[in-house]
Amino acid sequence: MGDMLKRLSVFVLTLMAGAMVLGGEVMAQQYRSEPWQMGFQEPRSPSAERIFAFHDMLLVIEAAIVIFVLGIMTYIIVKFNSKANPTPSKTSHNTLLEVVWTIVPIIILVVIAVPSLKLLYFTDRTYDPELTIKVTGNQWYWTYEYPDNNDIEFDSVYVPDDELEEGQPRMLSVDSPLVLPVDTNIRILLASNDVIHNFAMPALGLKLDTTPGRANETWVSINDEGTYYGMCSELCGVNHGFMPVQIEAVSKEAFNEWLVSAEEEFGSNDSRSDEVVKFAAALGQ
Ligand SMILES: [Cu+2]
Repeated sequence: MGDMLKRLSVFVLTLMAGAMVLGGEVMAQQYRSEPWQMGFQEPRSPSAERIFAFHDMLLVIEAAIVIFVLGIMTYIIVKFNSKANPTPSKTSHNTLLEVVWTIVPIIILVVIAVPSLKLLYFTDRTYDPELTIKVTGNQWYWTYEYPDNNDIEFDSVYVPDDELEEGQPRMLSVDSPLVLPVDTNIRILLASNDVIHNFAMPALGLKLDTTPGRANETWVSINDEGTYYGMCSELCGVNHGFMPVQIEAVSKEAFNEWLVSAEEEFGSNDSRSDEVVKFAAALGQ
């Protein structure tokens, strides 16, 4: 009897493990914020890595300043209150002290400014883009274009609650996600058809306004394959909360395969443009 129970439990465990492996294969890795999450998501792009590291450095500096100021204040309150120190000193100037409390904050600001500017320039643009995409904000959905790839153009609209499929997070999923290759320098051009929107993807360190009448530029190189979730982050009207950003990051090979079908579905004609051939060649395809 015991033997049979043991065999049964091994069988059930094997089934469960099998289901987990299968589930893992079917469901792509999802990168998004979790309920009650504290802090950032794991960085998944060179920009995000640097932004989050800079944030951590600032946090240390800020904490040190807060502790220092709090310490001095506590010391003064205890040592120099009217009971402990009934006859206060009449000192009004101290040259050394005044020089120190001017110079030290300047040094702290310079220590912050140098890496801050370096980071700004790093995240600003890539000088060697392998792929260009254009993102246009609309009330209330996104339009994605691949100008180098047969002018692929499609709209990306959120999936309402009653149409969600299994595994699709609510209010974050779209019908046609932005498909991008990993480990590729991607130039992103941003524009808007109506009001100011904001194209934001936390795990990739992306957050830039799409402004009417103006083209903004940024870039990304995605480290890991998977599904990334973000959202419009500029209050843009009544359905602002219903224009999520979903990026499918796939291997370069899978991306090239997707390009072929996307050109047929969304392209301006059905043949591969010169730019696609060039891009594919650059990728060694
Ligand atoms: Cu918006």
